[in-house]
Amino acid sequence: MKQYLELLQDILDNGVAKSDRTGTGTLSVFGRQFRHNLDDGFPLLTTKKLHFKSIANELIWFLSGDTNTRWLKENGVSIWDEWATETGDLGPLYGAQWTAWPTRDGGTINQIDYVIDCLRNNPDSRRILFHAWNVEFLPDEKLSPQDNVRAGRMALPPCHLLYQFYVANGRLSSQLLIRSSDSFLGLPYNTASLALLTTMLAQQCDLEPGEIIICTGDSHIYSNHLEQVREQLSRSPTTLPRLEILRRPASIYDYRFEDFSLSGYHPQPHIAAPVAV
Ligand code: THF
Repeated sequence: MKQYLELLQDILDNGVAKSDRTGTGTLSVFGRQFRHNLDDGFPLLTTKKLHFKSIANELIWFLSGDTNTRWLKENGVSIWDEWATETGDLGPLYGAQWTAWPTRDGGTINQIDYVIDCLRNNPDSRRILFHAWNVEFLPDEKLSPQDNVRAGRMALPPCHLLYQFYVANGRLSSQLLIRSSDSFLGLPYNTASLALLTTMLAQQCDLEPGEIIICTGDSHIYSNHLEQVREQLSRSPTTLPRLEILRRPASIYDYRFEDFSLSGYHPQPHIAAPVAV
Protein backbone atom coordinates (compact mmCIF):
# COMPACT_ATOMS: atom_id res chain seq x y z
CA MET A 1 0.00 0.00 0.00
CA LYS A 2 1.82 2.95 -1.40
CA GLN A 3 -0.50 5.51 0.24
CA TYR A 4 0.33 4.16 3.68
CA LEU A 5 4.09 4.43 3.10
CA GLU A 6 3.57 7.95 1.76
CA LEU A 7 1.80 8.89 4.98
CA LEU A 8 4.72 7.59 7.05
CA GLN A 9 7.12 9.64 4.90
CA ASP A 10 4.88 12.71 5.23
CA ILE A 11 4.98 12.41 9.03
CA LEU A 12 8.79 12.04 9.00
CA ASP A 13 9.12 15.06 6.67
CA ASN A 14 6.49 17.37 8.17
CA GLY A 15 5.85 16.07 11.68
CA VAL A 16 6.08 18.34 14.69
CA ALA A 17 7.48 16.93 17.94
CA LYS A 18 4.58 16.65 20.38
CA SER A 19 4.22 15.20 23.84
CA ASP A 20 1.41 12.70 24.41
CA ARG A 21 -0.67 11.02 27.08
CA THR A 22 1.67 8.05 27.31
CA GLY A 23 4.80 10.20 27.86
CA THR A 24 6.59 8.59 24.88
CA GLY A 25 6.76 11.58 22.53
CA THR A 26 5.67 11.64 18.89
CA LEU A 27 6.18 13.26 15.51
CA SER A 28 2.76 14.40 14.39
CA VAL A 29 0.80 15.93 11.50
CA PHE A 30 -2.91 16.75 11.47
CA GLY A 31 -5.63 15.69 9.08
CA ARG A 32 -4.68 13.16 6.40
CA GLN A 33 -6.71 10.85 4.15
CA PHE A 34 -6.00 7.85 1.99
CA ARG A 35 -8.21 5.50 -0.01
CA HIS A 36 -8.03 1.97 -1.31
CA ASN A 37 -10.20 0.20 -3.89
CA LEU A 38 -10.99 -3.28 -2.58
CA ASP A 39 -10.91 -4.61 -6.18
CA ASP A 40 -7.15 -4.09 -6.00
CA GLY A 41 -6.75 -6.68 -3.23
CA PHE A 42 -7.06 -6.90 0.53
CA PRO A 43 -5.16 -4.04 2.23
CA LEU A 44 -2.86 -6.00 4.52
CA LEU A 45 0.67 -4.56 4.50
CA THR A 46 3.24 -6.47 2.51
CA THR A 47 6.16 -4.36 3.78
CA LYS A 48 5.92 -6.08 7.17
CA LYS A 49 4.12 -9.18 8.31
CA LEU A 50 0.82 -8.45 10.05
CA HIS A 51 -1.00 -10.89 12.30
CA PHE A 52 -4.29 -11.22 10.36
CA LYS A 53 -5.68 -13.49 13.06
CA SER A 54 -5.45 -10.67 15.65
CA ILE A 55 -7.18 -8.27 13.27
CA ALA A 56 -10.01 -10.63 12.32
CA ASN A 57 -10.63 -11.89 15.84
CA GLU A 58 -10.59 -8.37 17.26
CA LEU A 59 -13.33 -7.40 14.78
CA ILE A 60 -15.40 -10.51 15.58
CA TRP A 61 -14.97 -9.65 19.26
CA PHE A 62 -16.12 -6.03 18.73
CA LEU A 63 -19.20 -7.25 16.86
CA SER A 64 -20.06 -9.69 19.64
CA GLY A 65 -20.34 -6.72 22.03
CA ASP A 66 -17.72 -8.24 24.32
CA THR A 67 -15.44 -5.87 26.24
CA ASN A 68 -13.47 -8.42 28.24
CA THR A 69 -10.14 -9.80 26.96
CA ARG A 70 -10.92 -13.42 27.96
CA TRP A 71 -12.29 -14.51 24.57
CA LEU A 72 -9.46 -12.70 22.77
CA LYS A 73 -6.85 -14.50 24.87
CA GLU A 74 -8.51 -17.86 24.25
CA ASN A 75 -8.22 -17.05 20.56
CA GLY A 76 -4.57 -16.05 20.60
CA VAL A 77 -4.98 -12.25 20.65
CA SER A 78 -3.05 -10.23 23.24
CA ILE A 79 -3.26 -6.69 21.81
CA TRP A 80 -5.70 -5.44 24.45
CA ASP A 81 -4.00 -6.90 27.55
CA GLU A 82 -2.10 -3.78 28.62
CA TRP A 83 -5.25 -1.80 29.34
CA ALA A 84 -7.41 -4.46 31.01
CA THR A 85 -8.04 -5.05 34.73
CA GLU A 86 -6.93 -8.33 36.40
CA THR A 87 -10.28 -9.79 35.37
CA GLY A 88 -9.81 -8.72 31.76
CA ASP A 89 -12.34 -5.90 31.77
CA LEU A 90 -11.92 -2.87 29.53
CA GLY A 91 -15.10 -0.96 30.38
CA PRO A 92 -17.79 0.06 27.86
CA LEU A 93 -15.55 0.61 24.81
CA TYR A 94 -15.99 -0.36 21.16
CA GLY A 95 -18.10 -3.53 21.35
CA ALA A 96 -20.42 -2.03 23.94
CA GLN A 97 -21.01 1.22 22.06
CA TRP A 98 -21.34 -0.49 18.65
CA THR A 99 -23.98 -2.98 19.74
CA ALA A 100 -25.42 -1.70 23.03
CA TRP A 101 -25.30 2.10 23.18
CA PRO A 102 -27.14 2.89 26.45
CA THR A 103 -30.37 4.86 26.25
CA ARG A 104 -32.22 7.22 28.62
CA ASP A 105 -34.78 4.60 29.59
CA GLY A 106 -32.20 1.97 30.56
CA GLY A 107 -32.30 0.12 27.25
CA THR A 108 -29.68 -0.15 24.53
CA ILE A 109 -29.40 0.57 20.80
CA ASN A 110 -27.59 -1.76 18.43
CA GLN A 111 -25.93 0.57 15.92
CA ILE A 112 -24.73 -2.33 13.75
CA ASP A 113 -28.33 -3.55 13.30
CA TYR A 114 -29.23 0.00 12.29
CA VAL A 115 -26.46 0.09 9.67
CA ILE A 116 -27.52 -3.26 8.19
CA ASP A 117 -31.13 -2.16 8.09
CA CYS A 118 -30.16 1.05 6.25
CA LEU A 119 -27.94 -0.81 3.78
CA ARG A 120 -30.78 -3.17 2.92
CA ASN A 121 -33.73 -0.79 2.99
CA ASN A 122 -32.44 2.75 2.52
CA PRO A 123 -29.06 2.49 0.79
CA ASP A 124 -29.13 6.10 -0.47
CA SER A 125 -29.29 7.39 3.10
CA ARG A 126 -26.59 9.83 4.14
CA ARG A 127 -26.86 8.64 7.73
CA ILE A 128 -25.49 5.12 7.44
CA LEU A 129 -22.98 5.35 10.24
CA PHE A 130 -22.11 4.22 13.72
CA HIS A 131 -20.15 6.05 16.37
CA ALA A 132 -18.14 4.99 19.42
CA TRP A 133 -17.55 8.39 21.03
CA ASN A 134 -20.06 8.15 23.88
CA VAL A 135 -18.95 11.13 25.97
CA GLU A 136 -20.62 9.98 29.17
CA PHE A 137 -18.30 6.97 29.37
CA LEU A 138 -15.00 8.50 28.25
CA PRO A 139 -12.12 7.94 30.68
CA ASP A 140 -11.01 10.50 33.22
CA GLU A 141 -7.48 11.41 32.08
CA LYS A 142 -6.27 11.59 35.71
CA LEU A 143 -7.02 7.91 36.29
CA SER A 144 -5.23 4.82 34.98
CA PRO A 145 -7.04 2.68 32.39
CA GLN A 146 -7.81 0.10 35.08
CA ASP A 147 -9.17 2.67 37.56
CA ASN A 148 -11.37 4.08 34.81
CA VAL A 149 -12.80 0.61 34.19
CA ARG A 150 -13.49 0.21 37.92
CA ALA A 151 -15.34 3.54 37.78
CA GLY A 152 -17.58 2.25 34.95
CA ARG A 153 -15.73 4.14 32.23
CA MET A 154 -13.83 3.04 29.13
CA ALA A 155 -10.19 2.03 29.69
CA LEU A 156 -9.24 4.18 26.67
CA PRO A 157 -11.20 6.63 24.55
CA PRO A 158 -11.93 5.22 21.08
CA CYS A 159 -9.22 5.93 18.47
CA HIS A 160 -11.25 4.78 15.48
CA LEU A 161 -14.62 6.28 16.16
CA LEU A 162 -16.88 7.19 13.25
CA TYR A 163 -17.69 4.60 10.58
CA GLN A 164 -19.78 5.82 7.64
CA PHE A 165 -21.07 3.75 4.71
CA TYR A 166 -22.10 4.67 1.17
CA VAL A 167 -23.79 2.65 -1.57
CA ALA A 168 -23.61 3.43 -5.29
CA ASN A 169 -23.85 1.15 -8.34
CA GLY A 170 -24.30 -1.87 -6.08
CA ARG A 171 -20.99 -1.24 -4.33
CA LEU A 172 -20.46 -0.58 -0.63
CA SER A 173 -17.82 1.95 0.36
CA SER A 174 -16.82 3.05 3.83
CA GLN A 175 -15.04 5.92 5.50
CA LEU A 176 -13.47 5.82 8.94
CA LEU A 177 -12.37 8.70 11.14
CA ILE A 178 -9.42 7.88 13.38
CA ARG A 179 -8.94 10.78 15.79
CA SER A 180 -5.55 9.58 16.99
CA SER A 181 -3.57 7.34 14.69
CA ASP A 182 -0.56 5.33 15.92
CA SER A 183 0.64 5.16 12.36
CA PHE A 184 3.20 2.37 12.72
CA LEU A 185 1.26 -0.10 14.93
CA GLY A 186 -2.44 0.76 15.01
CA LEU A 187 -3.15 2.18 11.54
CA PRO A 188 -2.34 -1.04 9.60
CA TYR A 189 -4.73 -2.88 11.94
CA ASN A 190 -7.47 -0.28 11.59
CA THR A 191 -7.12 -0.28 7.78
CA ALA A 192 -7.38 -4.06 7.42
CA SER A 193 -10.20 -4.15 9.97
CA LEU A 194 -12.23 -1.57 8.00
CA ALA A 195 -11.66 -3.55 4.80
CA LEU A 196 -12.80 -6.75 6.50
CA LEU A 197 -15.90 -5.16 8.04
CA THR A 198 -16.82 -3.60 4.69
CA THR A 199 -16.45 -6.96 2.93
CA MET A 200 -18.59 -8.70 5.58
CA LEU A 201 -21.33 -6.02 5.44
CA ALA A 202 -21.32 -6.18 1.64
CA GLN A 203 -21.81 -9.95 1.78
CA GLN A 204 -24.67 -9.64 4.27
CA CYS A 205 -26.40 -6.95 2.20
CA ASP A 206 -25.87 -8.40 -1.31
CA LEU A 207 -23.49 -5.64 -2.38
CA GLU A 208 -19.99 -5.71 -3.80
CA PRO A 209 -17.14 -4.21 -1.76
CA GLY A 210 -16.15 -0.76 -3.08
CA GLU A 211 -13.60 1.63 -1.68
CA ILE A 212 -12.38 2.25 1.84
CA ILE A 213 -11.30 5.71 2.92
CA ILE A 214 -9.28 6.36 6.06
CA CYS A 215 -9.22 9.84 7.60
CA THR A 216 -6.74 10.43 10.38
CA GLY A 217 -6.77 13.34 12.84
CA ASP A 218 -3.59 13.46 14.94
CA SER A 219 -1.45 11.25 12.69
CA HIS A 220 1.70 10.36 14.57
CA ILE A 221 4.76 8.17 14.80
CA TYR A 222 5.95 7.40 18.32
CA SER A 223 9.57 8.36 18.96
CA ASN A 224 10.41 4.73 19.74
CA HIS A 225 9.07 3.60 16.34
CA LEU A 226 11.32 5.80 14.16
CA GLU A 227 13.93 3.14 13.40
CA GLN A 228 11.19 0.66 12.53
CA VAL A 229 9.52 3.20 10.23
CA ARG A 230 12.81 3.83 8.39
CA GLU A 231 13.28 0.09 7.99
CA GLN A 232 9.79 -0.24 6.58
CA LEU A 233 10.27 2.69 4.18
CA SER A 234 13.38 0.99 2.79
CA ARG A 235 11.15 -1.88 1.59
CA SER A 236 8.98 -1.98 -1.55
CA PRO A 237 5.35 -3.11 -1.45
CA THR A 238 4.46 -6.28 -3.39
CA THR A 239 1.15 -7.73 -4.65
CA LEU A 240 -1.66 -7.57 -2.10
CA PRO A 241 -3.36 -10.75 -0.89
CA ARG A 242 -6.95 -11.69 -1.78
CA LEU A 243 -9.65 -12.30 0.80
CA GLU A 244 -12.36 -14.87 0.26
CA ILE A 245 -15.22 -15.54 2.67
CA LEU A 246 -15.88 -19.27 2.54
CA ARG A 247 -19.57 -19.28 3.49
CA ARG A 248 -22.39 -16.85 4.04
CA PRO A 249 -22.98 -16.68 7.81
CA ALA A 250 -26.57 -16.17 8.94
CA SER A 251 -25.84 -12.66 10.25
CA ILE A 252 -23.03 -10.16 10.77
CA TYR A 253 -22.64 -11.66 14.28
CA ASP A 254 -21.98 -15.21 13.08
CA TYR A 255 -18.57 -14.92 11.40
CA ARG A 256 -15.69 -17.05 12.64
CA PHE A 257 -12.00 -16.71 11.89
CA GLU A 258 -12.15 -19.95 9.85
CA ASP A 259 -14.58 -18.28 7.42
CA PHE A 260 -11.83 -16.03 6.09
CA SER A 261 -9.38 -17.33 3.56
CA LEU A 262 -6.46 -15.10 2.74
CA SER A 263 -4.48 -16.15 -0.31
CA GLY A 264 -1.27 -14.82 -1.75
CA TYR A 265 -0.06 -13.09 1.41
CA HIS A 266 3.73 -13.07 1.09
CA PRO A 267 4.87 -10.23 3.36
CA GLN A 268 8.37 -9.17 4.26
CA PRO A 269 9.41 -10.03 7.83
CA HIS A 270 7.64 -8.67 10.87
CA ILE A 271 9.11 -5.49 12.43
CA ALA A 272 8.63 -5.49 16.19
CA ALA A 273 7.82 -2.26 18.04
CA PRO A 274 6.71 -1.50 21.61
CA VAL A 275 3.14 -0.27 22.06
CA ALA A 276 2.68 2.94 24.05
CA VAL A 277 0.29 2.31 26.95
N1 THF B 1 -2.62 2.39 21.80
C1 THF B 1 -1.53 2.65 21.05
N2 THF B 1 -0.50 3.30 21.59
N3 THF B 1 -1.45 2.26 19.77
C2 THF B 1 -2.48 1.58 19.18
O1 THF B 1 -2.36 1.23 17.98
C3 THF B 1 -3.64 1.29 19.93
N4 THF B 1 -4.74 0.64 19.39
C4 THF B 1 -5.56 -0.14 20.29
C5 THF B 1 -5.68 0.56 21.54
N5 THF B 1 -4.74 1.38 22.00
C6 THF B 1 -3.66 1.71 21.25
C7 THF B 1 -4.92 -1.50 20.49
N6 THF B 1 -4.50 -2.08 19.27
C8 THF B 1 -0.74 -3.78 18.59
C9 THF B 1 -1.66 -3.63 17.56
C10 THF B 1 -2.89 -3.04 17.78
C11 THF B 1 -3.22 -2.61 19.06
C12 THF B 1 -2.31 -2.74 20.09
C13 THF B 1 -1.08 -3.34 19.86
C14 THF B 1 0.58 -4.47 18.38
O2 THF B 1 1.44 -4.43 19.23
N7 THF B 1 0.79 -5.13 17.23
C15 THF B 1 2.01 -5.89 16.92
C16 THF B 1 1.76 -7.38 16.99
C17 THF B 1 1.05 -7.87 18.17
C18 THF B 1 0.19 -9.10 17.89
O3 THF B 1 -0.42 -9.22 16.80
O4 THF B 1 0.08 -9.95 18.78
C19 THF B 1 2.46 -5.53 15.52
O5 THF B 1 3.65 -5.67 15.26
O6 THF B 1 1.63 -5.18 14.67
C20 THF B 1 -5.17 0.83 18.02
O7 THF B 1 -6.51 0.83 17.77
